[in-house]
Amino acid sequence: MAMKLAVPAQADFTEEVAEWIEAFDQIVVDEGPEQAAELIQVLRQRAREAGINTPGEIRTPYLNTIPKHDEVPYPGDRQMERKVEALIRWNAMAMVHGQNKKDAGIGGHISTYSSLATLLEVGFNHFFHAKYGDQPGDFVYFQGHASPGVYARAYLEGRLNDDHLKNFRHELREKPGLSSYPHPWLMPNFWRFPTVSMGIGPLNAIYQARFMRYLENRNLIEKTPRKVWAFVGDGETDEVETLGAISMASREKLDNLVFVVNCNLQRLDGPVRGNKRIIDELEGIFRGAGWNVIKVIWGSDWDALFERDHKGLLLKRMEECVDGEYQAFKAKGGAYVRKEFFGKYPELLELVSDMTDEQLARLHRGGHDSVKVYNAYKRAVEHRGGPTVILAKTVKGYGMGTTEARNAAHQEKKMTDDALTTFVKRFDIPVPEEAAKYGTPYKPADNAPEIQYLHERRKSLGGYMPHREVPEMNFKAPELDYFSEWTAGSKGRAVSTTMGFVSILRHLLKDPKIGKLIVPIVPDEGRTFGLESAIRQVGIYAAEGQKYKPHDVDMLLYYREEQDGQILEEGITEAGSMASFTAAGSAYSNYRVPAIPFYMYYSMFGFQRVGDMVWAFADSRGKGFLMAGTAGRTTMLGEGLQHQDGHSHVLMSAVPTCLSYDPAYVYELAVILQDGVRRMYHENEPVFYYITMYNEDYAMPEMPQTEGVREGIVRGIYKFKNAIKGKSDAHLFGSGPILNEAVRAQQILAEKYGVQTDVWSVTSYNELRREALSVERWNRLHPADAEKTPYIVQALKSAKGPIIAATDYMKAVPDQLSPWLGNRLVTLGTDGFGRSDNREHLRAHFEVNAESIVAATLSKLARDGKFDAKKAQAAFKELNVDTEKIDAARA
Ligand SMILES: Cc1ncc(C[n+]2csc(CCOP(=O)(O)OP(=O)(O)O)c2C)c(N)n1
Ligand SMILES: [Mg+2]
Repeated sequence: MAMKLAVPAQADFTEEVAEWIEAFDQIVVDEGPEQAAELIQVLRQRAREAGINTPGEIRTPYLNTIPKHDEVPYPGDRQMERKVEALIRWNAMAMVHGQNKKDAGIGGHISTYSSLATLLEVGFNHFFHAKYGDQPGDFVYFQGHASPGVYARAYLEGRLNDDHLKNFRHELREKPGLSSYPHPWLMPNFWRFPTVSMGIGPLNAIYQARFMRYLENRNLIEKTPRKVWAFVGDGETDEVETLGAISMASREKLDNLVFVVNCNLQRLDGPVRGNKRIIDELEGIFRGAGWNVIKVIWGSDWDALFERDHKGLLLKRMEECVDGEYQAFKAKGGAYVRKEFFGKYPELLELVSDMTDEQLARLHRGGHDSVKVYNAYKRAVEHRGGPTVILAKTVKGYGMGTTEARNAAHQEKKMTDDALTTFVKRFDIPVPEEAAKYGTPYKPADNAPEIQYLHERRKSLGGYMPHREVPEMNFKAPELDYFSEWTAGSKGRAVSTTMGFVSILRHLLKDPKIGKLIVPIVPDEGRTFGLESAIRQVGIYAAEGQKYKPHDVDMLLYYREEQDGQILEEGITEAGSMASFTAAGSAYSNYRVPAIPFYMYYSMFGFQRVGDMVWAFADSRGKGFLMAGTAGRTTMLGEGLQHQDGHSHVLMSAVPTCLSYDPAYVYELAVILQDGVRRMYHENEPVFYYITMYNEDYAMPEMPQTEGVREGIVRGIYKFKNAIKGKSDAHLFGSGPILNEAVRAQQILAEKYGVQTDVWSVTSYNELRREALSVERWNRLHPADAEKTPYIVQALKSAKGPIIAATDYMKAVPDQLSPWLGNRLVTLGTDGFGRSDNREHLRAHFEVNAESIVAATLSKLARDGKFDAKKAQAAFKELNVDTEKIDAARA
């Protein structure tokens, strides 16, 4: 092998060490790198045997991982690519600049893309496949703030036109607009993945890559070489979500995953690690987690300097400098670099004596050198056995003149006339003078060679990106009678809605058509929900199968792991599970597989823990069921303040595409699930479901045969029980297990106080409110038309008297109906911190037990002049409802 190794970066060796190095080099050249690596390995082991500790190779010198002699030549036409990249840079900048000139304060970002351009362009020209045969292609998670560059490329490709660019951040005009950041909700044929909330993109990318393997191992999709590329900001790596799951990626051997960290050394306010080097830190973290790490720090123009530096001084100087200094080198120009960087050692100064200040200022960082980037990407896609991270050093605001590498670069939105001219010159941008002067977008004619080159490159990679589509599914949802076992009631057996759900889930898993599409997800709480039988039935997904004999193998319900197992048992990570839910919930578009995820978790650790991810899931047009177990502030007994959820329905109500339900009985649950599958997969509505499940056991009644019950369950309310005798004086609303308290209250009221009530099951206050609001809006906008009536008002048409609504959630949940129920409505809910105790005490404390409902009903009737006030007061005592105790909301 005729290979030449670079001179050692370090100097001052003793003769003996120099000899060793020479001998080692010989092995590398003669026997090859694998042999050399093995030799090192053997030596390390020998050192251990001799009791010598060598530090693990967690950080390598501040150099490119791929040495010059290992580089392959660039396969593209660099001249053409330079032109294309320059035009994209120009248009991205012009779009943001122009919009801010027109509409001051509308915002947008220039400097993120300016640092990322080459990293993306090498991908677009050579790596990002839009297809693999007839299979979908690679996935790219773009840094959200780089969206102007992605739009600018689509503009050159002819996929977006001048109107689009003119409407960047003007989404509410008559012409098509461009959303600020990647949002599939807003641009469903363009963006696939929302990324702009820092940390969510990288985390979702990891689980996406894993879900791809899951679908492959379960034979739901073909195996392809497709990759998940995640472009991540270096500042973004401070988010726990970014780094929190990286060991999962190596554990699962996700060689379909490539992270590219755009190390421009800056975040919004200033340097990411002013006093250290972010690349060193990230290298250690990723290597430690078992990733293949490729550093792309220095551009090709440094190679010549390295070659002439025989003492290793260059590396020494590089390793002395911290990122704050590297930032200043770019911000302050060539003379400064000569003085402050090279000037530290006379030899280094000498090394660059034949270079001008301008040349020194231009010495490239690796992330702006397409040869270096190409080589890194090539290694990454060829790497087997685990994920790769590319740490690419770049300059924030690259090419933006006086803004380059400044702390204020991130916020820069407009450029001065001078800066525009410099920009054009710097990148040799072929824009006509007019465009250059006014900063307007520019696209050469279709037959311009650079435009043809751009199309040719994309054609060879299967088409344009990003692109999102939703294929026809022809999905048939099961009818309600498919769930007859669960609408029939439990025949007196005490069960919980959670148990009911698990048995419905098992039924679905067995279904010959849709069974394989079900994706159960749990963050280590399967046993709590009684999932053991499902584990036995379909197995837990384990990429490498079960390599051990489980200790409980002799038991019927043993812990079964399989390569084609169906359950995603994520371990204790709600964020990771939510990321799996996101991958599965958007598989109908990304993989053309209408996966139906059921993510079962502790309701308290839902939205309030991963709310931003739920929001991104909705943005992704995600579908599926969030099954919130151990729900309810008083039903989840014993565990106390941090476990008892009484507010997730309030939080979920904020998500526009989330339908939330709080069923009391298994038949309600069956109706909601049936309707959910129909709406999401049969009717293709981009909505998802949030359903609370409880762990209180009681007999599940049969679904009433009364007309309208099914519709009522879905729309949010139906009458569950008529007054025991005659006309009702008041109405009791109940949800979840608190409905049973309402039923008990009905009895006490009738027997003890001669007060008759109807009992209603409210399955969704959120849905009732949404419907009522939309009807109100219509009425407001059409004053000359006949008024329409909200469903809640229709449902209560003939119901007179006060309404006492009791819930295991906050009072804010029923209060949502106040505009339509006025002062008839009295709410009892679980505002305040939870406590450890049993249900009886918890419900008394929060005043949602039957006794509190009775007392509240009598009190309200008394206030309305329909019941004797003294008797109402006395009732509190009779019922053991303490009128002087502290308000649970403040306790
Ligand atoms: C969760 C979250 N917090 C804060 C922000 C606001 N924000 C937008 S960009 C940015 C700095 C990004 O720095 P970096 O990740 O290094 O990306 P760069 O622009 O430097 O490439 C911040 C703080 C955000 N988008 N998401
Ligand atoms: Mg940065």
